[in-house]
Amino acid sequence: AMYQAKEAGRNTFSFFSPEMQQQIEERMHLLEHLRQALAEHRLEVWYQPQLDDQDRLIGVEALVRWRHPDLGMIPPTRFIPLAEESGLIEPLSHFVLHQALATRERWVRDFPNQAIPRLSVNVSALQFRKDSFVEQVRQALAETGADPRHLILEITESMLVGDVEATVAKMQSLKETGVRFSIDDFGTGYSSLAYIKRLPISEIKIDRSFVQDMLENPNDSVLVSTIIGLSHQLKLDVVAEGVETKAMRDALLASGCRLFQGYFFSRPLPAEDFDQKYFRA
Ligand code: G
Ligand code: MN
Repeated sequence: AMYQAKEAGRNTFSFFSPEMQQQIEERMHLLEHLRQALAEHRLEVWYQPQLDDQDRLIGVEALVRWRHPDLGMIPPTRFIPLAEESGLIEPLSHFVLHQALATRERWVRDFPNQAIPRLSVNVSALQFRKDSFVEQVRQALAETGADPRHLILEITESMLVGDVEATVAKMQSLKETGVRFSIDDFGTGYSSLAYIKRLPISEIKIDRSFVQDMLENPNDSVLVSTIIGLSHQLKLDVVAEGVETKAMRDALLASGCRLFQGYFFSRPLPAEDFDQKYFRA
């Protein structure tokens, strides 16, 4: 296509290369499968625990998983952008939120003698920007009968760029119902401290890249301590994500962190395995 375009002279279009064509076809194929998986409720929501310094279960993060019949596990980093580009993100987000809230409600019913932890759910950038966002969250809460005070929505710094007033208004109106907000992957995006101060958030999650390098790299260690100090100063909770070893947990504890999440404690688990490990034990 390129040679053809060159031969034809300037100001002509060059059409897709076979490689590009193939990539596009693959994406469309994957999108079709995703659409089907969603329609047939084959997307799964897994749960990863968050623990405090006494090893008490204080929270659980819901994580969407897609097990493709041929391709195996497809990471959210691959299919969320696809869903965002195709308009599938709206029903997909609703499914995850609804499912996670329903699971927590089931825990409340099935394990009346246990303290059921709060639930964190990730929000996609596109979903958050939509006018319907607040209504969508309210609807999922209403459908499941869940108490908004146990829900934390995780948003990322990059989602906060743009119309601050609108962002604050959205968050505020959900906050009034009891929903809390957390900043996920903190430190990797657009960090304006002035911004953080204005937003109605209750928690910061230290990005796992800092946690994972803090033992080898003094710069990462300083960043981690700084984020913890900042959070405490602003009276925000701070959760370290990606805690993979005891050494990392100890270093975080020494830096003043009290809330942890990561493979050292547990990988994300399907709901039934989570039940078994944390509520039936
Ligand atoms: O963007 P967010 O922080 O929500 O991403 C969560 C992702 O991180 C999940 O896909 C989860 O499986 C993964 N994860 C959770 N704990 C760990 C960990 O200890 N190490 C690594 N490498 N990934 C983790
Ligand atoms: Mn998250």
